[in-house]
Amino acid sequence: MFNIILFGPPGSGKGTQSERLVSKYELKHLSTGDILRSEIARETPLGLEAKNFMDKGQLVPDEVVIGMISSALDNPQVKGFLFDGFPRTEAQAEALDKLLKLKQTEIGVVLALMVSEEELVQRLLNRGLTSGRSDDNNVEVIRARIVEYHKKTSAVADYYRKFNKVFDIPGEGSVDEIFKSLCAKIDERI
Ligand code: B4P
Repeated sequence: MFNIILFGPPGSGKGTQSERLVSKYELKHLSTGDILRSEIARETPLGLEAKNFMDKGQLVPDEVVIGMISSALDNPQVKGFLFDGFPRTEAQAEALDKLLKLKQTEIGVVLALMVSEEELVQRLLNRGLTSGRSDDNNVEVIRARIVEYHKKTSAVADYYRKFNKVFDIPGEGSVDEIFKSLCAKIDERI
């Protein structure tokens, strides 16, 4: 199995690039953002709890997200997983490592998309015009998401840097160019 974490601040293109990567490398896509939005759409108790945090630009509590991922990992047939938007805290990273160890596998590479803050805000506001996402159409909430990223999520890259697994990839430019850089790094490590 070859498992990848696609890492980066909100709006850095994780969702966009994940779609292409899972199709090229035949990986199972695990996006905690997508799973949470589907829980919200179905108005499940988990979704209703998550919505309170997401609407304010805050992270959903670790125990909720870790529980969700641990059931999603029960899929022995796949060639590997692509984690998109997970882990977002050091506690989530430690929990993921433990879960993967139980499956006798590990993270192969962490690809970190680098995008400037102004570009992130512009992209998310643009997406907010059509996405219907309540966390994309308010500049205060977008800024809160970026603050949350610096406060809690950027430490996840430091955690994996200790194991020499992190590679910074320029995340500005065309979607095709960024995809090529991501694939080049995966092909080198796979
Ligand atoms: P997510 O759903 O993970 O999404 P995201 O960070 O908003 O965006 P992403 O980086 O995937 O951007 P995209 O490709 O779509 O998180 C949403 C919320 O869920 C979080 O704030 C949090 O509350 C909660 N959550 C999720 N996971 C959690 C966890 N593990 N723990 C706790 N809470 C969690 O790109 C954005 C836009 O840019 C798109 O419009 C796209 O078209 C555009 N774009 C992409 N690439 C481009 C390029 N190269 N050039 C120009 N535009 C580009």
